[in-house]
Amino acid sequence: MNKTIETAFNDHLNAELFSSYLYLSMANYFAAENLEGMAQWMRIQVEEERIHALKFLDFINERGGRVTLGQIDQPKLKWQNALNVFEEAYAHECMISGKINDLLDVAREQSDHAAAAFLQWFISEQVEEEATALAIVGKLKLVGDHSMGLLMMDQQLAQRVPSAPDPAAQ
Ligand code: OFO
Repeated sequence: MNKTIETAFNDHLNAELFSSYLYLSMANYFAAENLEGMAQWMRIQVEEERIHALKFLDFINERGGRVTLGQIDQPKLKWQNALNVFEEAYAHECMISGKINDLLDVAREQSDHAAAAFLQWFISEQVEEEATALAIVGKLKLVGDHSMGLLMMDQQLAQRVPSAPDPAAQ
């Protein structure tokens, strides 16, 4: 495997594991605030991020590279309110999108077409991830300080179910 790609993909594997850890911390915050629906939503996100990390891990292995698991930073533990959590989740997704775009630039510079093709799934996924977080931010802004609205949002987010397995990953 191209060493530049191997290093960049290992770094990104760590970023996806951190995403999972960050959302687990957000889930814990919501559980402590008695917002079980939002906690449930975040727990599903934890699993999605773990799957993202495993996609990178599998790709490195399939290409004959070496997976290097590094230290995962401690995530933030407390937020001001639900809006603050989802604003930070949205900002985090935008940051991850930037990293994916940079990875694609590196893959193209290295003429690694397999890596570039692999990253296309993530380019589309990030559009969805950003849109989902941003839509929740928008609704929570409408809710403002109204407890009833917050409880309704909590019920709505409790409806989230895990995404169907990706057929391309079978
Ligand atoms: Fe949230 O998409 Fe991966 O990190």
